Amino acid sequence: MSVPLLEIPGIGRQRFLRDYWQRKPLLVRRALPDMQPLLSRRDLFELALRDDVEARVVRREGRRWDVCHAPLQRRDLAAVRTPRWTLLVQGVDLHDERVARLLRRFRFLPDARLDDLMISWASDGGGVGPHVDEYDVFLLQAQGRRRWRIGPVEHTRLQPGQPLKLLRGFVPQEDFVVEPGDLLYLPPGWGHDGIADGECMTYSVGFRAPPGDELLRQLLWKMAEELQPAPRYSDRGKLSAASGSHPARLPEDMVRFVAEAFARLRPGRAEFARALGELLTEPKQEVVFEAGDAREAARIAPRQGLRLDRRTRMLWSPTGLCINGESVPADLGRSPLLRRLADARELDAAQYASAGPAERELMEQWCAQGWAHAGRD
Ligand SMILES: [Mn+2]
Repeated sequence: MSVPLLEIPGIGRQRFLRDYWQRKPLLVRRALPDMQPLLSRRDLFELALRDDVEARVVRREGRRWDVCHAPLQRRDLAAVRTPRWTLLVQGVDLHDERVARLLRRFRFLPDARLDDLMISWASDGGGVGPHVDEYDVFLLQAQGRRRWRIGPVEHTRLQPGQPLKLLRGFVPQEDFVVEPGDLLYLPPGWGHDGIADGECMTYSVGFRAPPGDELLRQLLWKMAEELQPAPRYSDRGKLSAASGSHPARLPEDMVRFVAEAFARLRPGRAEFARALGELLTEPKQEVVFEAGDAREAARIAPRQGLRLDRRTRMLWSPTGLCINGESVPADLGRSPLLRRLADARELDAAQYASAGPAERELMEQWCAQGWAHAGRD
C-alpha cells in the first residue's frame, strides 16, 4: 500500500520546495520515465458517463467554445477522430485505486492542500484554452504529446461571452511540447494553454490555494451553524417614556447585545483547527461510502491490520483529529496511533493490536461506515 514519494529527477524534493513551489513553474522531463496511462481511453469514457463522477466536455470551433457538464450522455462524447475536443474527468483518484496510488506519490505536500487528480483526454488540437487556476498544479503527461504555452498573468482579463473562463490577450513566455512521463508544475496565477498534438492524455494533480476571504467565509458559515443557543435579547427595565419620542432609533443596547455576543464567540486556535480540519476533510459531494461490517473488522484487523478507504480524508493537529468532516472525541484527538493511521493511511497488525479499547471501537465504527477496511487491499 505504501508508495514511494515522487523524486523530481535532477532537482530533488528539497530544492523543488525551496526554489519552485509557489514561486515559479518547473518542467521536469521524464519525471516518470515509465509512465503509462493507468486507465485506457475506453475506461476513462466509461467512468465519465457514471452519474457519481464529475466530468465535462469542452469543444472548440474557431473562436467559439462549447462546454457540456455532467451527467454526460454517450452522445456528448464526439468521435475520437473528431479534432479539437476534450473530456475532463475530475477526482479519478476517488474511483480508481491505481490513480489513488499515483496521487499518494505527491504526499511530500500536505494532504490539507490536496484536491484531486483530474484526467483529461483530448483529440488532436483539443484543450480548454488559455486560463489561470487558483491551484498549484502538476501536469503529468500520461500519453501522447501536448504543446504548452505558459506565462505569468498580472491582471486577469477574461474573454467576454464564453462559457468558460478564458484569458484575454494572454502573452505566453514559454512554449514547449511535453511527452509521456514529463511533468510540468505551475503555481497559482500562471496562465497556461495546452493543446493536444495528436490524441493525448494529461493527469492534473491539483493543490487548492484558496483566497483567505473564501476560506474564512466557509469557516464562518460552519461556525454559525454550530452556534449554541444564546440568551434572548431583553430590554426589560431599559425603556422609558422618553424612548417613545424616537421610535425609529436603533436601540444602542441592542447593538451592544450583539457586539458582546460576538466577542464571547471569539474562536481560539483549537476551534479554528477543528473547524478547518472538518471543512477540509469533508468528502466531495459525489462520494458515497459503502457500509462495512464492524464485527468482521474486529475479527480480521488484529491479524491483518487496517487501511483507510482511498476516499477517506483525515487530518490532525496538535489539538484534534478529523476524518471525513467529523472531529473525533477530544480524548482520542491526541491519540498517537490515530495520527499514525492518518499519516500512513494504514496500520499493520501489531500497530492495530496496540490500540486501546476506545481507539479500537472508533476504528471498528469507521469500518462499519466504510471509511476504513480491515486487512490489505
Ligand atoms: Mn489549468
